[in-house]
Amino acid sequence: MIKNFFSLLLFVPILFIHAESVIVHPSHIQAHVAERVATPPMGNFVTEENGVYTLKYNFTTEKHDALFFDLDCPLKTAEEMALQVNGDGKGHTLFVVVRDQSGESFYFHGPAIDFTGWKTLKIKLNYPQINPGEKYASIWGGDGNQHPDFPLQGVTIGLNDTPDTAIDSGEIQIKDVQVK
Ligand SMILES: [Ca+2]
Ligand SMILES: [Ca+2]
Repeated sequence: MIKNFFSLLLFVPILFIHAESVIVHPSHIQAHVAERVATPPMGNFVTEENGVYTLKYNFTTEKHDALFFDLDCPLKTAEEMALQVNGDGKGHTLFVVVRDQSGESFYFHGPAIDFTGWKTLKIKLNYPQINPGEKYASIWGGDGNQHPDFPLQGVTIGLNDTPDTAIDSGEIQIKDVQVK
């Protein structure tokens, strides 16, 4: 009896995690082309198959280019994102945007994809401490209170060309996105 009791305790959290696991299809796929938001130009795609997101990017200008997509999924908390990335070793940089209840967006830099093969990456979602009257370029839209109001609408994941002057194309894959 005692043995069974402890087994149950061990398994409950694991079952709980599995119950929360869902496949979210990418939506609202957008690009930055020469610093402007644009519909993804030729050669840019985001697809999902069996929970694996494939980003095929084509950065064509000497200014800032990016490719990004939304995952609409209500989240009660967001302090860290963990995800597995199949890198192409080209050194472009991941980013995450958290969208709160009102649609207010909070931008976070991620690591450079300077490796090839699958790797688990973690991005800390440290919301800046805002003093009254201060505005942060990394926060925009929504209710404008500069506070992440939960539950979130979802997150945006993207790839920034690094450096901005880069003209390059490639492909990365992302899976097992976890927000906690
Ligand atoms: Ca560029
Ligand atoms: Ca807010």
